Amino acid sequence: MKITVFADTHRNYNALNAVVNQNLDSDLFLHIGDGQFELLEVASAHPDKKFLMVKGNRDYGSLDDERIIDLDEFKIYCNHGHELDVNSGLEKLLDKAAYNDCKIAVYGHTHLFKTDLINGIYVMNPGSLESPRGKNPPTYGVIKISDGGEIIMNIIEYKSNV
Ligand SMILES: [Mn+2]
Repeated sequence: MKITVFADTHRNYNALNAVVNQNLDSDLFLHIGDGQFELLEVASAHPDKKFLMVKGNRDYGSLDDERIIDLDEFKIYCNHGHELDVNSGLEKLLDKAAYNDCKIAVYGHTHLFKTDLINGIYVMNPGSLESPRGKNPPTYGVIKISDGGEIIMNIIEYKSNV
C-alpha cells in the first residue's frame, strides 16, 4: 500500500496537482491541512482516486479537525496540529495517537518535514509544498506499507515536471 501525504499547500494548486500526477499509483492521498481549495480541485479531477483531508488553521467550514484511518493492520492518526501545539513539541500529538491506538501519526503546520519513530509510533510531517521553512525545499511524504505490515516513510523533494 502506498499513501502520498501533503500539507500546507496554501493555494499552490500547480504543485499539488503535479505531486498527485507524479504519484498516481497511490492507494490514498492524504492532505494534512491548509489547502482545502486546491485539494478539492485536484480531487475532482481524479474521481477514481481516494483523497482525505483534515482541517488546517487556514481552512474553513465543516472539515474534520482529526481523522483516524483504519487500515486492516493498524490505524493512522491525522491532525494538522495547530491545536496540539506542534510548534512547541509533539507530546499532545503522540498522546492523541496513543490514546486512539494508532501506529502512525501524521501532522503538518510547522512546514518542517520530519519522520521519526517515537515510543513505537511512526511520526510524519510531510513539510510544505508551498512555503517550506528552515531552508528546506518543497516536500511531500510517502508512506509505504508492505504486505507483511512493515512501514517505510520517505520525504520527497517536489520537482515540477517542467
Ligand atoms: Mn497551518
